[in-house]
Amino acid sequence: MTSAAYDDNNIFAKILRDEIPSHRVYEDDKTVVFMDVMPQAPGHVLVLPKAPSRNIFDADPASLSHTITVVQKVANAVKEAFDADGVFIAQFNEPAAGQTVFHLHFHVIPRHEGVALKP
Ligand code: DGP
Repeated sequence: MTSAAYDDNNIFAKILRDEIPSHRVYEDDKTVVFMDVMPQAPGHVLVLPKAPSRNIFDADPASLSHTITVVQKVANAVKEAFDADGVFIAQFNEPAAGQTVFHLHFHVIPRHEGVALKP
């Protein structure tokens, strides 16, 4: 089954255009990082490429490559900032896999031993 086309009215596209506020913690020419509005743990952030892609299936490889380097930097930063024991990284593609916002994004979530994620 093929994926739907990118829809630039998705909520993250609106955040990228500053039509909806977000708490941005990092930005460069190709990526934006902001706090998740429904955090599963303190320090839960989302890393997005600015380039429009619905998910992994239609992502430009160069943009994806840069985005994953930012994911790595952000993982190190939240581990340090939240004194975490580890960092959970997740990325969902299409509704069957749990994707609800259709602009490619990576969840970066600090984790502490013995502390469960919020549902
Ligand atoms: P998913 O597509 O399943 O990877 O989840 C999307 C995530 O985006 C979810 O953790 C909640 C978050 N989210 C949804 N709407 C907004 C919003 O308007 N602002 C922010 N900061 N996060 C949002």
